[in-house]
Amino acid sequence: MMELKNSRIDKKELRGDALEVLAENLEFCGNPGLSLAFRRAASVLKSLPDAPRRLEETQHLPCLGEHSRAIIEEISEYGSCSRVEEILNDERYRTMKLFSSVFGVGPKTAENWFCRGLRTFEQVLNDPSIRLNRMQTAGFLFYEDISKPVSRTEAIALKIIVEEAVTSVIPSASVSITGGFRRGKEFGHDVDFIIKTPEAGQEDSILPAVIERFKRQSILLYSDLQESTFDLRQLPTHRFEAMDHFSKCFLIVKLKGEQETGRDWRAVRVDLVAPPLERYAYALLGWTGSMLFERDLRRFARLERGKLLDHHALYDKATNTFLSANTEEDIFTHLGLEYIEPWQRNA
Ligand code: DCT
Ligand code: MG
Repeated sequence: MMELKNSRIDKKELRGDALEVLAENLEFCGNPGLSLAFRRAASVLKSLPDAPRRLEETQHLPCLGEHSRAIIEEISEYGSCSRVEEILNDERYRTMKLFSSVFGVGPKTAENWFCRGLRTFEQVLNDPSIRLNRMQTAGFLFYEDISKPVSRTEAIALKIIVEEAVTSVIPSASVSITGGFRRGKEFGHDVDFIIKTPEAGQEDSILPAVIERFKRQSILLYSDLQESTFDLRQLPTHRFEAMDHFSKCFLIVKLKGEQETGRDWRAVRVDLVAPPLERYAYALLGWTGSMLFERDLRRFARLERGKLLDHHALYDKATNTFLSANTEEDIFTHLGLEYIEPWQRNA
């Protein structure tokens, strides 16, 4: 029996996947605090070059709390963790995971559908009392394509398309990849771009112009444009804000190219952000992620340096001033840190 169980030891589980299941389940249950603890622990395990094989090998690692260690111990001893197996088989977890995998469906909507007794996409789509919003409609329509990871090659092809659109409107503007691809990841769930415009005000007009162009090129499948609500007078904020106030848009675009399905295009999720020039470095840092890295950097700034950092600015509480930055390097210097390369920000 023991041997049988041991033979099931899955390297992935000791790499943090089991902890991610726990984190996800806690998010679905409305416990973001404990969820974050498991996410951190999972991220530490994932950042190791080799998965630890025994509990002792994790002794020196940071961010592994009592809960996480107990899970790792159980997996290294028995090959699996009963709590994790339980969650993976739990109807609520499975349904929440399925529903929230749709673009535009958050945990609240997923829970609402689950509580109505719905368990499959078919049931959701055939329920006359459910009205999908525009985002969810697009989410179901392009579900298969946008659930498929985007490769680096596809991201580079998209960069050319975005660049062409941006520079056709403002020749001196530039486009950079941010998000996971900037951190060196080979695959992502979307492609994130940041646009640098040289003159004040251009950041507000560039995105509508790009959207128009994509429409004319018949490659726009969905767009949600969010105008800037940025106002320096409302900073700094102590809250960790999920979203920044810059002008941005969430798109689904057609990327041409032979597909396994035989089609000659696929749908891809693309995010564009256009901050004012003097906010560019902060926006770039914020959009490069990872989410956990951003959180930790802000925490460090606040607790160790008495400074408030967010997507928009860095505020020094000692002098009551905003610190200006032209580059990411400037921001790290303000924080008394050596430059951290994007590929080192994956944890
Ligand atoms: N971001 C943020 N707050 C959010 C969402 C995102 O600060 N609520 C930042 C951190 C990462 C960056 O924006 C891009 O977001 P994602 O595309 O969700 O993350 P990613 O790291 O690019 O992951 P993926 O490779 O799956 O796209
Ligand atoms: Mg991304």
